[in-house]
Amino acid sequence: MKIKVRKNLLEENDAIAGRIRETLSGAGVISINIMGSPGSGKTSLIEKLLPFLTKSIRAAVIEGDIASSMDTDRLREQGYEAVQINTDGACRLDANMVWHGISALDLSTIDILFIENVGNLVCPASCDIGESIRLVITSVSEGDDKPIKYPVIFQVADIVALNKIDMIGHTPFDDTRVIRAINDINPRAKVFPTSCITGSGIEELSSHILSLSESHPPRSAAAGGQSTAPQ
Ligand SMILES: Nc1nc2c(ncn2[C@@H]2O[C@H](COP(=O)(O)OP(=O)(O)O)[C@@H](O)[C@H]2O)c(=O)[nH]1
Ligand SMILES: [Mg+2]
Repeated sequence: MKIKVRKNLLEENDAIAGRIRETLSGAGVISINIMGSPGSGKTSLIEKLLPFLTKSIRAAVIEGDIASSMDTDRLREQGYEAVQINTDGACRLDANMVWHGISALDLSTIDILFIENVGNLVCPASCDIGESIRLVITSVSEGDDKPIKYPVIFQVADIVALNKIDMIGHTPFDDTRVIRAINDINPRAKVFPTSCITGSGIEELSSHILSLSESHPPRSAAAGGQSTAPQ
């Protein structure tokens, strides 16, 4: 019985995710689901990418957090359009929450929508929120074993940002080992070493996102756009 309820909830989620995908694609908006641990640099990376991207396209951000509006306030102070979603304890955004966030935006004024997911390397991996691109951040301060310990989130990634590379040398961290592990888990994912402090790698990542925004087809269920029960 319990299993059936969960299956129905996942089907309902995926139906809303499909509606999000259709709505965004109809409005010509590409969306990027940003996933990673708390403190890995999700908001910082969005902040660093926005000045590059907004030279040529228009952007908005949906911020998902368990509580608080700190990240949204941070982005609004810099003049960016941002909508806050509080999950009230849930460890990931779901499609219904994102649908509400999208309803608060004027899609005719947006080309790219960043969706910062709740900081977590497990739950967000298994929930389709109707995104076009999945970007996973792992950072030097988390240690070099995260792809091996949390492979599922790396399996679903289109892009991986290896952030805080300015910290290499200050803490034991083998970047070759991390990149090899990500390539083994998901050869399709493109890996970008980045630093939000020095700005290293940000322009390269921003150019890649721009090229995807021109060519990326909507993600289909067959390409991994289908929710599964959290593992
Ligand atoms: N050294 C270093 N610190 C960073 C970098 N990116 C983010 N941080 C710091 O990491 C902390 C968490 O960043 P934040 O963007 O809020 O992470 P989030 O919780 O994933 O959104 C902040 O103190 C940032 O200044 C980076 O590339 N290098
Ligand atoms: Mg954040």
